[in-house]
Amino acid sequence: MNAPHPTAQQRQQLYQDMSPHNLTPLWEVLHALVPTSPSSPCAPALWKYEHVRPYLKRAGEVITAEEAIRRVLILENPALRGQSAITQSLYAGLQLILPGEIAPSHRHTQSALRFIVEGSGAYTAVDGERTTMHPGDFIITPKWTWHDHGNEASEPVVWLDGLDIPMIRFFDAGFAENNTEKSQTVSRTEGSSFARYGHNMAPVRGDAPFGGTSPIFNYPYARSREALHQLERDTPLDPWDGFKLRYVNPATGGSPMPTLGTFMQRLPAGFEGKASRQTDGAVYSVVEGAGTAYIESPSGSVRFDFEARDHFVVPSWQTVRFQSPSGCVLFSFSDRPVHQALGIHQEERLS
Ligand code: 1HN
Repeated sequence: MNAPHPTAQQRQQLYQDMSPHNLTPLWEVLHALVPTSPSSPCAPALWKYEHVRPYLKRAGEVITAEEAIRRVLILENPALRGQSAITQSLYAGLQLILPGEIAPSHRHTQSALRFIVEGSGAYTAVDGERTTMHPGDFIITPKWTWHDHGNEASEPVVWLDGLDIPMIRFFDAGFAENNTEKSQTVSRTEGSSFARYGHNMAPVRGDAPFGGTSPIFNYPYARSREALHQLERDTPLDPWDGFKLRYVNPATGGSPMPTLGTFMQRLPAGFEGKASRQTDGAVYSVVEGAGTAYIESPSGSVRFDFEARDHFVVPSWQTVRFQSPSGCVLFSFSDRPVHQALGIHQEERLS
């Protein structure tokens, strides 16, 4: 004869009795563990530069770059406060360096990108080579390379930092080390890595100095901008993305860094984009122009009116569509290379 069906009370008793033994019933959490579609705890959010800038300025008054090591205001997702995260896997912040300052040399297993937002003439040094920053430049710091920043120009420089910090924290794989020298010794002239890898050519011997990470430190905006504007003149418009390119590691054709994918897109004047969603949540930095992003989140629709230097985040699997009456250029980054490596990347383009 079958045992009588356990009552709700017996079940509760079971849970309570086994809990001290660190046992928990799967059937109570199964649906949350394997949701029918992604349900990110991350919220869409917009940081208007005009609102952020006064706080950056004040940060510049209360702490030096050297004291802070890195003088950064973290863009914290409003639904993930306290986690130093803009999505579950990504970190973003706005870093300020004033004329004459140095952000001292260190290295870590986290990979970093810099996207220059305001000001020109500061430098970042990576692996013995300096590169000068200009607005719209996309600069990378491969994992475990010494890097320091300095500003020998006459104006403050602000850039967006994007790192894979939450991802590396998830894997408990973070290491870091301070350099003995504040500014690393420069051993190559500026532009050396670009000369070797930035012209659709590569050294005949000794490739891949940084493993899976791109040997190019600076992808200058002048080049990216020209590419997008030429596309606008002579290729069909993508109804979802406008004209969008991904940055590549020239040695592999893959993403510039193993964990971070980066993109730049031009939405032409009058653009009315179709909606799409992707499993990779993405962070946007507005380079030029203005427009609107409409995002469908589980807690409702949001509308972000953006202009140059604003930042916003589109969480995983939330649909987004763009409008731009006057045209704009958007930089974005996400963890897409990891999704692709794991075979879990999905995109849905709605018509
Ligand atoms: C870092 O090394 C930089 O090098 C910026 O500029 C932001 C956030 C957390 C950990 C390391 C940089 C960072 C960071």
